[in-house]
Amino acid sequence: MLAELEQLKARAFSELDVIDNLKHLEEWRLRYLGRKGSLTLVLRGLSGLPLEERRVVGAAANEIKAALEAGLKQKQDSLKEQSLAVALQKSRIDVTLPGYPVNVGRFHPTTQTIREVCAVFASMGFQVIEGPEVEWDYYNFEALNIPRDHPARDMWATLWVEAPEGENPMLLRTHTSPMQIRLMEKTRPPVRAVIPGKTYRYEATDATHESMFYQIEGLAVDRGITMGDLKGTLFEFARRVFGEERRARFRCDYFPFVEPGVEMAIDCWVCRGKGCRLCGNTGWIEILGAGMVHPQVLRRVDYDPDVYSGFAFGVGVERIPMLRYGIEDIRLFYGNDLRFLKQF
Ligand code: YSA
Repeated sequence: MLAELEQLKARAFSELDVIDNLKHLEEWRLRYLGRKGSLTLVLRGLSGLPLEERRVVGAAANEIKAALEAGLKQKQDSLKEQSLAVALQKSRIDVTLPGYPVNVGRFHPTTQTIREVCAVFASMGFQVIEGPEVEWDYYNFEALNIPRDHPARDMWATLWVEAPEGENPMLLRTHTSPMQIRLMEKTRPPVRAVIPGKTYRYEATDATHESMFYQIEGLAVDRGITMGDLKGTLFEFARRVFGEERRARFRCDYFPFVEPGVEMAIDCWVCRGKGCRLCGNTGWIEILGAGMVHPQVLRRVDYDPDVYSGFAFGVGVERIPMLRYGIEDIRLFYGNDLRFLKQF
């Protein structure tokens, strides 16, 4: 009997040695120490033995039981340790590795320009307001002295919005000038405001023309405002935005809602005034239209033109960064190409 117990012990330990997972360890426990395990059966059978033999075999069996239980505990601990080590190895973090770069967003160059230009005018006492992009024919044309059959409508190739029969025609505003009327309808002089926003034109695109582009409208109305105020304000704007070294030029132009009307141009960014393909060999790039608000427009909003006068202007926003950074094609602004946009 004692020899059998020794064999059982040897077998149990040699099996335990090669066990490498908790599932097999549990099977091993049941095989030897479980309720129907080999050692348990030996212990149960002791009662049939003579007293002397029972004492010897019993003591030996209990000793083996204690040894197997200690072996079991040791194996359990070492298997748990191993699986913890594997888990730690898998989830190991190398804190010395460089982190992933964070993508930092930025404002679109058009937005940057609008903010900068508005800040320049704000410092000269102009407030900043906004208005609708889908506009009535009345504000975009009629109230600006451009009646329905006036040939000047051709200057603003228009995208019309389908309106029900008999309704007032609507359109995508072709310039920000309708906001002059909306503002003056609501306010009494003195008025000083800049109005940035999107404008739309039904025209083919080229290096300096888009069908959707931004303008910033400016309007100042008060007693005694003259052409000198217009020129002084716009020269100051040009100086602050483009720098002292750039040249600005005023020339007569025609807009039905001003009298007199002017355009302002800056020396071409490619040829610096010498003449090239981009500026049509003129050496200048037009950036804005302006003029003294027409008395007819003032009357329309109940301002007495014998008391009040004012100037207004509309500047193309994209042309400002084009002039400053030498960008040769306006279509780059809205091509959604990060290689271009990330430069600003
Ligand atoms: C004139 C007199 C005022 O009292 C007030 C405003 C104006 C400007 C007028 N409303 C207007 O829209 N004139 S404009 O057709 O010559 O455009 C003004 C500026 O917008 C241009 O000088 C140019 O810089 C820009 N622009 C015009 N068409 C464009 C454009 N920019 C990009 N793409 C286009 N298709």
